[in-house]
Amino acid sequence: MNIYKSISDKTKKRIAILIDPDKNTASSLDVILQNSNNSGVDFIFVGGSLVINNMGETLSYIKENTSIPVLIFPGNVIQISDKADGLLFLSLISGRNPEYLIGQHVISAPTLKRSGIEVISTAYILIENGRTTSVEYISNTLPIPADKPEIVVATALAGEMLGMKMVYLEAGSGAAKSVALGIISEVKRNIEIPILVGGGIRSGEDVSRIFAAGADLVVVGSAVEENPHIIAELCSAR
Ligand code: 1GP
Repeated sequence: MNIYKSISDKTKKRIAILIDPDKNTASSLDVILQNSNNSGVDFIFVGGSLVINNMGETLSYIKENTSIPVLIFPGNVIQISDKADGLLFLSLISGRNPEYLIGQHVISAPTLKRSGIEVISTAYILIENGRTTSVEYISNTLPIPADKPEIVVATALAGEMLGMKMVYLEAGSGAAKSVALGIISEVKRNIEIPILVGGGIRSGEDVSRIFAAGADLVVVGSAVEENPHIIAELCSAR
Protein backbone atom coordinates (compact mmCIF):
# COMPACT_ATOMS: atom_id res chain seq x y z
CA MET A 1 0.00 0.00 0.00
CA ASN A 2 1.18 3.52 -0.71
CA ILE A 3 0.65 5.25 2.63
CA TYR A 4 1.57 8.71 1.42
CA LYS A 5 -0.90 8.49 -1.45
CA SER A 6 -3.65 7.65 1.01
CA ILE A 7 -2.74 10.52 3.41
CA SER A 8 -2.64 13.00 0.54
CA ASP A 9 -6.13 12.10 -0.69
CA LYS A 10 -7.74 15.46 0.11
CA THR A 11 -11.26 14.02 -0.04
CA LYS A 12 -10.70 12.08 3.20
CA LYS A 13 -9.82 12.99 6.79
CA ARG A 14 -7.66 10.48 8.66
CA ILE A 15 -7.27 9.40 12.28
CA ALA A 16 -4.02 7.95 13.64
CA ILE A 17 -3.70 6.42 17.09
CA LEU A 18 -0.25 6.83 18.67
CA ILE A 19 1.08 3.93 20.71
CA ASP A 20 4.06 4.51 22.98
CA PRO A 21 5.63 1.06 23.64
CA ASP A 22 6.69 2.20 27.12
CA LYS A 23 3.18 3.05 28.21
CA ASN A 24 1.42 -0.13 27.10
CA THR A 25 1.26 -3.75 28.17
CA ALA A 26 -0.02 -6.57 25.95
CA SER A 27 -3.47 -6.33 27.56
CA SER A 28 -3.80 -2.56 27.17
CA LEU A 29 -2.57 -2.91 23.58
CA ASP A 30 -5.24 -5.53 22.92
CA VAL A 31 -8.01 -3.16 23.96
CA ILE A 32 -6.59 -0.32 21.84
CA LEU A 33 -6.21 -2.58 18.80
CA GLN A 34 -9.71 -4.08 19.15
CA ASN A 35 -11.26 -0.62 19.37
CA SER A 36 -9.12 0.59 16.46
CA ASN A 37 -10.13 -2.37 14.28
CA ASN A 38 -13.82 -1.93 15.12
CA SER A 39 -13.88 1.84 14.58
CA GLY A 40 -11.93 2.00 11.33
CA VAL A 41 -8.81 3.82 12.54
CA ASP A 42 -6.73 4.77 9.48
CA PHE A 43 -3.18 4.43 10.86
CA ILE A 44 -1.34 3.25 13.95
CA PHE A 45 1.74 5.32 14.81
CA VAL A 46 4.31 3.78 17.15
CA GLY A 47 7.06 5.69 18.92
CA GLY A 48 7.87 8.30 21.52
CA SER A 49 10.56 10.65 22.77
CA LEU A 50 12.28 7.91 24.76
CA VAL A 51 11.06 4.30 24.18
CA ILE A 52 12.90 1.94 26.49
CA ASN A 53 10.93 -1.21 25.71
CA ASN A 54 11.60 -3.28 22.63
CA MET A 55 10.20 -1.48 19.61
CA GLY A 56 10.45 -4.52 17.32
CA GLU A 57 8.42 -6.72 19.69
CA THR A 58 5.69 -4.11 20.03
CA LEU A 59 5.54 -3.63 16.27
CA SER A 60 5.33 -7.37 15.61
CA TYR A 61 2.56 -7.74 18.19
CA ILE A 62 0.60 -4.90 16.59
CA LYS A 63 1.05 -6.31 13.08
CA GLU A 64 -0.22 -9.71 14.26
CA ASN A 65 -3.38 -8.15 15.65
CA THR A 66 -4.46 -5.61 13.07
CA SER A 67 -4.39 -4.96 9.34
CA ILE A 68 -4.31 -1.18 9.88
CA PRO A 69 -1.10 0.26 8.37
CA VAL A 70 1.57 0.83 11.05
CA LEU A 71 4.02 3.73 10.89
CA ILE A 72 7.01 4.40 13.11
CA PHE A 73 6.92 7.87 14.64
CA PRO A 74 10.54 7.87 15.76
CA GLY A 75 11.96 9.82 18.68
CA ASN A 76 15.46 8.68 17.73
CA VAL A 77 17.44 6.30 15.58
CA ILE A 78 17.13 3.27 17.87
CA GLN A 79 13.40 3.14 17.16
CA ILE A 80 13.99 2.23 13.51
CA SER A 81 12.69 -1.21 12.55
CA ASP A 82 11.68 -3.15 9.45
CA LYS A 83 8.58 -4.52 11.22
CA ALA A 84 6.41 -1.51 10.33
CA ASP A 85 4.81 -0.53 7.01
CA GLY A 86 6.27 2.94 6.99
CA LEU A 87 8.10 5.64 8.91
CA LEU A 88 7.68 9.38 9.33
CA PHE A 89 11.15 10.71 8.52
CA LEU A 90 10.80 13.67 10.88
CA SER A 91 13.05 16.68 10.64
CA LEU A 92 12.46 18.96 13.62
CA ILE A 93 12.51 22.19 11.61
CA SER A 94 11.11 24.38 14.40
CA GLY A 95 14.37 23.69 16.26
CA ARG A 96 18.00 24.49 15.62
CA ASN A 97 19.54 21.26 16.84
CA PRO A 98 21.41 19.70 13.88
CA GLU A 99 21.08 16.23 15.39
CA TYR A 100 17.27 16.34 14.91
CA LEU A 101 17.43 18.25 11.64
CA ILE A 102 19.80 15.87 9.79
CA GLY A 103 22.13 13.96 12.19
CA GLN A 104 19.89 11.02 13.13
CA HIS A 105 18.72 10.87 9.51
CA VAL A 106 22.21 10.23 8.15
CA ILE A 107 22.75 7.44 10.69
CA SER A 108 19.42 5.75 9.90
CA ALA A 109 19.19 6.24 6.11
CA PRO A 110 21.17 3.13 5.02
CA THR A 111 19.17 0.89 7.39
CA LEU A 112 15.92 2.40 6.19
CA LYS A 113 16.92 1.88 2.57
CA ARG A 114 17.60 -1.82 3.26
CA SER A 115 14.35 -2.26 5.22
CA GLY A 116 12.20 -1.41 2.21
CA ILE A 117 9.54 0.28 4.37
CA GLU A 118 7.86 3.43 3.06
CA VAL A 119 9.75 6.52 4.27
CA ILE A 120 7.82 9.80 4.29
CA SER A 121 9.75 13.04 4.67
CA THR A 122 7.91 15.10 7.30
CA ALA A 123 8.47 18.68 8.49
CA TYR A 124 8.06 18.38 12.25
CA ILE A 125 7.08 21.68 13.89
CA LEU A 126 6.83 21.96 17.66
CA ILE A 127 4.55 24.71 18.97
CA GLU A 128 4.54 25.96 22.55
CA ASN A 129 1.52 24.74 24.55
CA GLY A 130 1.85 26.06 28.09
CA ARG A 131 3.94 23.24 29.54
CA THR A 132 7.36 21.72 28.82
CA THR A 133 6.95 18.53 26.79
CA SER A 134 9.23 15.50 26.45
CA VAL A 135 10.07 16.33 22.84
CA GLU A 136 11.20 19.84 23.83
CA TYR A 137 13.38 18.49 26.63
CA ILE A 138 14.84 15.50 24.77
CA SER A 139 15.48 17.36 21.51
CA ASN A 140 16.94 20.35 23.35
CA THR A 141 15.05 22.76 21.08
CA LEU A 142 12.68 25.65 21.66
CA PRO A 143 9.10 25.34 20.43
CA ILE A 144 7.66 28.18 18.34
CA PRO A 145 5.70 30.58 20.57
CA ALA A 146 1.94 29.95 20.28
CA ASP A 147 1.26 33.63 19.62
CA LYS A 148 3.54 33.73 16.56
CA PRO A 149 1.49 32.06 13.80
CA GLU A 150 3.55 33.90 11.19
CA ILE A 151 6.67 32.00 12.34
CA VAL A 152 4.78 28.69 12.13
CA VAL A 153 3.61 29.54 8.59
CA ALA A 154 7.12 30.58 7.49
CA THR A 155 8.54 27.35 8.94
CA ALA A 156 5.89 25.19 7.23
CA LEU A 157 6.53 27.00 3.93
CA ALA A 158 10.26 26.38 4.27
CA GLY A 159 9.57 22.68 4.86
CA GLU A 160 7.40 22.51 1.75
CA MET A 161 9.97 24.40 -0.33
CA LEU A 162 12.69 22.00 0.87
CA GLY A 163 10.61 19.20 -0.65
CA MET A 164 9.22 17.67 2.53
CA LYS A 165 6.02 15.71 1.85
CA MET A 166 3.92 16.58 4.94
CA VAL A 167 3.84 19.03 7.84
CA TYR A 168 3.24 17.79 11.39
CA LEU A 169 2.06 20.54 13.76
CA GLU A 170 2.93 19.21 17.22
CA ALA A 171 1.90 20.61 20.60
CA GLY A 172 3.68 17.71 22.34
CA SER A 173 2.33 14.59 23.97
CA GLY A 174 0.05 15.42 26.89
CA ALA A 175 -0.01 19.10 25.88
CA ALA A 176 -2.14 21.38 28.04
CA LYS A 177 -3.49 23.02 24.87
CA SER A 178 -3.62 21.48 21.40
CA VAL A 179 -2.38 23.54 18.43
CA ALA A 180 -4.59 26.63 18.05
CA LEU A 181 -7.19 26.44 15.27
CA GLY A 182 -6.02 29.82 13.92
CA ILE A 183 -2.51 28.45 13.43
CA ILE A 184 -3.81 25.37 11.60
CA SER A 185 -5.99 27.45 9.25
CA GLU A 186 -3.15 29.91 8.50
CA VAL A 187 -0.80 27.03 7.64
CA LYS A 188 -3.55 25.47 5.51
CA ARG A 189 -3.97 28.73 3.54
CA ASN A 190 -0.28 28.75 2.71
CA ILE A 191 0.79 25.21 1.83
CA GLU A 192 -0.41 22.39 -0.40
CA ILE A 193 1.10 19.33 1.32
CA PRO A 194 -0.93 17.35 3.92
CA ILE A 195 -1.11 18.71 7.47
CA LEU A 196 -0.90 16.39 10.47
CA VAL A 197 -1.86 17.74 13.90
CA GLY A 198 -1.17 16.15 17.30
CA GLY A 199 -0.68 16.80 20.98
CA GLY A 200 -3.36 17.35 23.63
CA ILE A 201 -6.32 16.24 21.49
CA ARG A 202 -8.84 14.66 23.84
CA SER A 203 -12.31 14.33 22.28
CA GLY A 204 -14.36 13.93 19.13
CA GLU A 205 -15.23 17.61 19.37
CA ASP A 206 -11.54 18.54 19.38
CA VAL A 207 -11.02 16.33 16.32
CA SER A 208 -13.93 17.92 14.39
CA ARG A 209 -12.68 21.45 15.08
CA ILE A 210 -9.13 20.56 14.03
CA PHE A 211 -10.35 18.96 10.79
CA ALA A 212 -12.57 21.99 10.10
CA ALA A 213 -9.52 24.26 10.56
CA GLY A 214 -7.70 22.36 7.80
CA ALA A 215 -5.91 19.32 9.24
CA ASP A 216 -5.81 16.23 7.00
CA LEU A 217 -4.77 13.78 9.70
CA VAL A 218 -5.16 13.95 13.49
CA VAL A 219 -2.94 12.01 15.91
CA VAL A 220 -4.20 11.00 19.37
CA GLY A 221 -2.10 9.22 21.99
CA SER A 222 -2.60 10.12 25.67
CA ALA A 223 -6.42 10.31 25.57
CA VAL A 224 -6.53 6.79 24.10
CA GLU A 225 -4.06 5.44 26.66
CA GLU A 226 -6.36 6.75 29.39
CA ASN A 227 -9.58 5.53 27.74
CA PRO A 228 -9.33 3.27 24.67
CA HIS A 229 -13.11 3.35 24.27
CA ILE A 230 -12.84 6.96 23.09
CA ILE A 231 -11.54 5.66 19.73
CA ALA A 232 -15.08 5.22 18.34
CA GLU A 233 -15.91 8.86 19.20
CA LEU A 234 -12.67 10.09 17.60
CA CYS A 235 -13.37 8.13 14.42
CA SER A 236 -16.95 9.30 14.06
CA ALA A 237 -15.67 12.90 14.08
CA ARG A 238 -14.12 12.36 10.63
C1 1GP B 1 2.54 13.28 20.40
O1 1GP B 1 1.08 14.33 18.90
C2 1GP B 1 1.28 13.18 19.62
O2 1GP B 1 3.64 13.35 19.60
C3 1GP B 1 0.12 12.79 20.49
O3 1GP B 1 -0.05 13.63 21.62
O4 1GP B 1 -0.33 12.06 23.55
O5 1GP B 1 -1.18 14.42 23.68
O6 1GP B 1 -2.32 12.74 22.22
P1 1GP B 1 -1.03 13.17 22.81
